Amino acid sequence: MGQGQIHRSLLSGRNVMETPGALGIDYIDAARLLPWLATSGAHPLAVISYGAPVPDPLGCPVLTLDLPQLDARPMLEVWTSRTPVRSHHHAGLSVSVNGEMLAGFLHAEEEPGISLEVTTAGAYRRLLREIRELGYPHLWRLWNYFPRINEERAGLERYRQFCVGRYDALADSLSDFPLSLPAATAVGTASGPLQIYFLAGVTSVTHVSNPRQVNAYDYPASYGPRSPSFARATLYRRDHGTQLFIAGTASVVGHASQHPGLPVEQTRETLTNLRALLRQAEPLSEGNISGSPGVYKVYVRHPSQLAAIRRTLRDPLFESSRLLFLQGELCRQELLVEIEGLVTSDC
Ligand code: 3EB
Repeated sequence: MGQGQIHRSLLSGRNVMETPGALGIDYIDAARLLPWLATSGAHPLAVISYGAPVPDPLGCPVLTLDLPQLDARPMLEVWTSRTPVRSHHHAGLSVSVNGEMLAGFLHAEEEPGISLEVTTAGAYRRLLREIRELGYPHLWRLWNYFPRINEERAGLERYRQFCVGRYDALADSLSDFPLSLPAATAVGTASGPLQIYFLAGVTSVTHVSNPRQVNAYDYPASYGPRSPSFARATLYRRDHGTQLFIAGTASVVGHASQHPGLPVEQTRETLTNLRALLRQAEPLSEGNISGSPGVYKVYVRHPSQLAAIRRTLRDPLFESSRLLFLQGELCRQELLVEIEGLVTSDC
């Protein structure tokens, strides 16, 4: 199928604005996915597996990340829309749209002899072209996954190579760069291609800084030749509420990593960073962000530290929230834990 055909069929789905939409993220017991989908009334944008088996066929993109789940029963992550969804797949890129937002999933194999920097820049250029052509030009949220994130290659850590490619593509073609950069995550998988997941929208969003942290796009050059391109959080305000997309948040104050080697202290520092971010977002939100339910993903570098990290996270901040624990490598060697989230408030 040619790309032109894909675009026309997705564009024709843009008449579905009857009810206010929001991204739903649910964690569903793998064995219960089909009955859940049949009864929830939600339209799936995608299903993400961390190793749990996925029933077939689902009629929406199914993605797999090699980030082993560390707790509880095997769960599937389901992204849903309240309004009908159209999905298409073409040459490593799956896209689901509902007239309001676009969920995209891009897989780029790393070819021998081609640097991660070049692979990343190519993937980002394609992503940006695609969202513009489909009429969802505003980037809302980005997730980046690739293996061996801390490995040094040709004198530069792979995370830093990734940052160069991402920066080059975004700085070239994102208007109002770097202020328009959305919240993001970059985590190392145990295996697999470069996987970039993204949300984009018809309307613009508001990006939020963390008063305890330097904006990542202003990090000094000691962290790499090009700064990491992301915002600490992104707010999507709807008619009847707000969604806050919280970027990967770690034990970083100013621009410096805190508490090397100490998982409990890093977890506490991360909680303090999350509280500061929520306070910053509160006056910009419709409804009450701090008291609203969230879904949080906790990336843990060493499974042996899970119990201590988990204990430290028994905190009122997560009172009405769901936490999923995954094993992943974080983009600075000394970081042991990182937390991202999505908080949805209705008013
Ligand atoms: C930090 O604060 C921790 O490069 O996209 C967190 C979230 C981090 C996203 C990214 C990096 C990224 O710098 C690392």
